Amino acid sequence: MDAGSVKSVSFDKLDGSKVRIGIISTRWNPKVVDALQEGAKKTLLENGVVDDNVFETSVPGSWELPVAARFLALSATVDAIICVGCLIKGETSHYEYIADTVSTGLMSVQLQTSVPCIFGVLTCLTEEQAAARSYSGENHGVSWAKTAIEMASLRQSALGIDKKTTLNLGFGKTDGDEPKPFPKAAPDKKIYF
Ligand code: RBF
Repeated sequence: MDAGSVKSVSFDKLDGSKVRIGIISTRWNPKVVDALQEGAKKTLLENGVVDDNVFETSVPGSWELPVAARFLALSATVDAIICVGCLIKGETSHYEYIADTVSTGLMSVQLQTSVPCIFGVLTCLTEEQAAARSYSGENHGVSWAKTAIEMASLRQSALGIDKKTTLNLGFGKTDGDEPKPFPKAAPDKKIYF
């Protein structure tokens, strides 16, 4: 039976030239995560995102992703965050606790902060499954980056942000006020969040 199901998603033409994107990667499972992070970054740049508007940082493991995403979201310097990690099931029930909590945590952060958090965490039963979705197969970082651009644009449009010069959340600007500068994601590589 053909239910029209798909294993990948399609995107309209994306314009990333005005959006600011954060990428938070874990240091667990580096071969997999590095490939996903590189695939995501390359795709952002290919779709017009300015290098200065990509903020990258890392955390130890997937468990740390939600709170790091929350800090970055609250810094008001990005329009979407790609959270990249890889959980591989081991011999204990650790995997189940983390996988479930991280996904719930990231959903909570995006709803609370209005900064879309892309769920870029592979949850794999084997290392082979992780490899096939990163460095030796279809790199899922590519579609996560496209999703981030689309959702970042949606956020800007939903919040009425003047894409050129101002951060307008509906407060403050009256006639005669100077527009607030629109902060870059990474104005100075030394600044963290
Ligand atoms: N973090 C990951 O991102 N992926 C893993 O596969 C992973 N496996 C773990 C297995 C065990 C037994 C432990 C103790 C931690 C693991 N972590 C993993 C790290 C976890 O996300 C977190 O960094 C630590 O628990 C510290 O809060």
